Amino acid sequence: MTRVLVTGFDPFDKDTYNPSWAAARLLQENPPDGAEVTAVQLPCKYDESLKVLREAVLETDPDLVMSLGLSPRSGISIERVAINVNDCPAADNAGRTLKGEPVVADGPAAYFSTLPIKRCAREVWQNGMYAEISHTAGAFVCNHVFYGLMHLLATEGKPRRGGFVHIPHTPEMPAVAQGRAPSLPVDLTAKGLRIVLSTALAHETDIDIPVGATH
Ligand code: PCA
Repeated sequence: MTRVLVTGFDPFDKDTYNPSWAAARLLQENPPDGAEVTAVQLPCKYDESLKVLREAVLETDPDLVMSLGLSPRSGISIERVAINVNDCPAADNAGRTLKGEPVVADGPAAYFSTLPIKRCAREVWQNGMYAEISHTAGAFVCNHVFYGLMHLLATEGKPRRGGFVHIPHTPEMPAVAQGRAPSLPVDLTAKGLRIVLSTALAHETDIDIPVGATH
């Protein structure tokens, strides 16, 4: 049995719901074949999020970590790169606003996902759902967790792989009613994420197709 850690976040900003946590739990309840998924909720706080993540990695000793977060994306948005910057006008759930601080002092500028991101996106497309490769996870707590995760995996010297996926709002959320965000019901989001996960578990190497944009 392959051990997988999936993280989601608690609600942040003005929301009372975060589908990333709901999706993580759906994956724990109904994991891909051959995988045992542990879902862990991370607080949307710069400091505490990485402490909880580190403890969860130590406790569950996963082969693969997939962290999830909410963002106004059109579908399953598979992140390519985490940057060593916290810089966002939004306050985290501890009330902190950061303006350019590194995630890890003296850490490298960026880390790439170690999941086969293009292969995962193609597999989602082939199942009739929208997926994309994203070249920025922002500079708020999601990027912070993505960078902190990849730094942990790079420095602990174990063969664990990891990555980050942003997911859309659900139709009931206020941002959708206000016309500010696309939406997808969370069971469909979980279906797409299950495809991402099973593809990542089955393949260590990526495929060779161009996915970047001209802008
Ligand atoms: N999304 C935020 C933080 C928590 C979440 O679910 C982000 O994209 O940074």
